[in-house]
Amino acid sequence: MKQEVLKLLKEADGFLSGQSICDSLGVSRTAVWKVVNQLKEEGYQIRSVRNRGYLLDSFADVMTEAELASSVRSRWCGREIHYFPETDSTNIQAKRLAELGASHGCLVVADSQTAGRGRRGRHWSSEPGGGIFMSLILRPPFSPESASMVTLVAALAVSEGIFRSTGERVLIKWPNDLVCHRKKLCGILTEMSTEIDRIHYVVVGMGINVNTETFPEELDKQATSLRLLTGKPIQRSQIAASVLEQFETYYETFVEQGDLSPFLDRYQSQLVCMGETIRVLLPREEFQGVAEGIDPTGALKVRLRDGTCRLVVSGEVSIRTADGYI
Ligand code: BTX
Repeated sequence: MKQEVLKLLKEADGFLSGQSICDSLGVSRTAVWKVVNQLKEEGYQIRSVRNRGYLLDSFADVMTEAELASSVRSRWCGREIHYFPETDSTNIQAKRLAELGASHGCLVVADSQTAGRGRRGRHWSSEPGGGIFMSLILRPPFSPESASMVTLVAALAVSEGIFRSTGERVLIKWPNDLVCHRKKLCGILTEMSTEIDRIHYVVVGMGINVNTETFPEELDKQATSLRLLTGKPIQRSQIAASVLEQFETYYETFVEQGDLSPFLDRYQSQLVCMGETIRVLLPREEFQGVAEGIDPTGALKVRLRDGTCRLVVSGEVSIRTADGYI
């Protein structure tokens, strides 16, 4: 009911009378009044004027289940939402729900994480009110070898979702980060559970810095947020909805095609080190070469000094520019 009232208030052109809400939803005026009060407590600014009704102030950066559900326009991606004001990690919660049978497209979102995780056990800073911390549960038809490509599909979706809702162009740092002005704006962590040679489920975790204004000291030089980039506050629910919508479209194309070939040009035009000399750090080896884009499986193509091309598969890889940037 909260979600429906919110949707009506968002769609209204000006004031919306209490009676018209009652008529649309078939509920009493007292019920509407109670829901409006709950929404106010969650942070929405709603004006109530006698004889005119309710007016929702257009800007409220609230991240709740009702807010997201009233913003998401996708068909299956994020239609079922599990929201936590605070949790350890949305990836951990998503895996727990997936084990219990949660369906394809189910979304776990939190306002803050106490144990936000990056790759290889690294920490993801997840302060309340600043970022989007969300994990999608997928039950893909493809085999485990294809799962790493989902990270690249998600990176494209985050980048396009941000562009569509803010006009800001961000770049992709292969394989799992988004950056702007050489500072990290988003990280993606894909994890999977397999049964023999088939995927049981995949969890795609996305951490996007939206309204964060100050980062912990150790991240200050390497992290940025949409607020810092645009100079204005941004509604996290709009960004999340836009990313989910984009992900749904790209994921369907990817599954139909079976690889990333439909995305190569798009990906390469956003690849942060495209055409530049990079250092590739593998667990037991390090080498330099020029980044030449990705192949249809999502491997990074690196041209070595002797003219040969080496394919780098994601996994335990870090990329640095020749001058050492991230
Ligand atoms: P990563 O291992 O590529 O990057 C982690 C590194 O990024 C950290 O070691 C730190 O240097 C830096 N870092 C930490 N927090 C931030 C931040 N907020 N902004 C910019 N840089 C930061 C990237 O791993 C994958 C991160 C995925 C995070 C999402 S949030 C929702 C989901 N739940 C969860 O626990 N993880 C994912």
